[in-house]
Amino acid sequence: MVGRIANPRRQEEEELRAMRRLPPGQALTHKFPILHYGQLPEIDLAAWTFRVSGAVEEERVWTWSEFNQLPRTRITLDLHCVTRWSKFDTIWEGVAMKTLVEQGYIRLKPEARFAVQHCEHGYTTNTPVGLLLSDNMLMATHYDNKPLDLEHGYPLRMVIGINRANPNAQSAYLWKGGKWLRGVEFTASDRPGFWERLGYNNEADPWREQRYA
Ligand SMILES: Nc1nc2c(c(=O)[nH]1)N[C@H]1C(S)=C(S)[C@@H](COP(=O)(O)O)O[C@H]1N2
Ligand SMILES: [Mo]
Repeated sequence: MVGRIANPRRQEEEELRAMRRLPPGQALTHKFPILHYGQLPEIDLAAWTFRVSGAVEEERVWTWSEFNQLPRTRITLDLHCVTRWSKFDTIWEGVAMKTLVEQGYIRLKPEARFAVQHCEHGYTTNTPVGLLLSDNMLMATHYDNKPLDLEHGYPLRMVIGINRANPNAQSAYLWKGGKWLRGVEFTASDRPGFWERLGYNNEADPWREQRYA
């Protein structure tokens, strides 16, 4: 066609839409935007700990070197940000909460139905336990085969997206993946986190466009 300007990004976007991988109102990006509230934290790995608390039989606290000896998982996720960008086939490596529960590192109490992520500077976000223990969430130390950049949550972040091994499972927009993660607290009742209290949707399902409350 004379005069038609090819736009490879738009074409790829249409292909992803046809494959039902692009949720409504989202646009494909190949960049990795950086979004968070407040300043970057200063990280001291010698003083760093990761705590699992709340509705568990025994609280756990791991140092950075102990955390790195936990069993590891590698997954590929499609990420969907509430600010309307989506990034596909992102590769993450780290520790799955699912593995820690299955292998007995953490024993949940029966009342544990929700989980709050606790991050540096007091950022929190909440999900149901079922989602946290799914293949759509990972406590990641590595992105794209490299340690995380500080801007994306070094040394540890929760990442949440859609794993194509199970594309119909529940997932949520990326704000429910806390950067600079320092702990997970299991709770009996749901406790809205930082953005959830400021008017973001508590469920945050990208397929239902649950952006704001
Ligand atoms: N600790 C912390 N984690 C956070 C945030 C934040 O403000 N603080 N913002 C969230 C939001 S709104 C988004 S969209 C993603 C962005 O992750 P990225 O900067 O790696 O793209 O981080 C989430 N995790
Ligand atoms: Mo966001």
